[in-house]
Amino acid sequence: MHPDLAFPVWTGERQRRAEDFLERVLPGADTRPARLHEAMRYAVLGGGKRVRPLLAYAAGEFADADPVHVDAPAAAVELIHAYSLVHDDLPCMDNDTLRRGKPTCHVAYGEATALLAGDALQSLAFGLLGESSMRASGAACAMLAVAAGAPGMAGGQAIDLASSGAALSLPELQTMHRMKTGALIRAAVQLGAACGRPLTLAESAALDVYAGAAGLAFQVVDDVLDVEGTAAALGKTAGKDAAQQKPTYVSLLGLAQAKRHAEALRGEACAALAPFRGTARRLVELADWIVLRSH
Ligand code: GRG
Repeated sequence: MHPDLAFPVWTGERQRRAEDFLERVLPGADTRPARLHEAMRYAVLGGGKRVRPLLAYAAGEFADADPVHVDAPAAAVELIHAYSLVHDDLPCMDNDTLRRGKPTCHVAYGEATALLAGDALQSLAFGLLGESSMRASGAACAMLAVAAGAPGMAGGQAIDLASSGAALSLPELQTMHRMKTGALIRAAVQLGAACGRPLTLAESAALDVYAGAAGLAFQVVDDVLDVEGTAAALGKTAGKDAAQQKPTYVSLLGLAQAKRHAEALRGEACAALAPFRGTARRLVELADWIVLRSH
């Protein structure tokens, strides 16, 4: 894709690319068991910002990867993300009824089907990555497993569920979010980059700093938007953190300081990539977008 493309044009093109690929790899809604497949498609298609695939494509560009090779890992990370949202919305977890501007998966299909749809999306993600054209696809699967599992997202979610009404310190909050949200964002960046040429040590280290800071920034902004956003703009219930007495960056730091923290993280992410100006362009633009977004 032409390097001079304006960021919104590049983003739109990559979002469509990710959507088309997901469309193709998801089981058809008329294939049996049709209700499960319908629920999987409902949870994945036609919504969401596709932040993780965008990060994977941008990290792929950093490593001179052909986007064709990034399609499968980008989709695998998004499938894990979609599964996590379906399970997070279930009555036994966050018990939410609105996601991506429509009824949550269990409201539309029932709890049992939603649970299975999440399970099947996770399996599909690993199947896709395992049979992808990536070199060392086994290592890529292992990387995604760590990011999605107990050391990462699932573990972070467990800490989150146990923290309602608790007073976490800032380092404890950061650990939780590095696991719950950050690990998958980091995996998106690492997997995208792994589709290209081998990186130098300096490039790998810079990318890791970028991914860590961008992942935390994403969560800080999520906390701010939960306070300042509306359900119409966010496509999900707003104000839930305070209602559930969840420790957040806003509850710990206050709104103004949380915003400054997000800005500092954006600075950290972009500074790490400053030596690689040209090839890191999309990653830097994405860090800006993550922090300046309104939904
Ligand atoms: C159920 C194992 C398990 C984990 C759930 C992701 C998650 C862990 C919970 C979702 C709750 C939440 C608000 C997390 C904070 C950040 C986050 C993941 C927000 C949603 O991601 P976006 O904004 O959503 O990328 P879209 O819809 O744009 O894809």
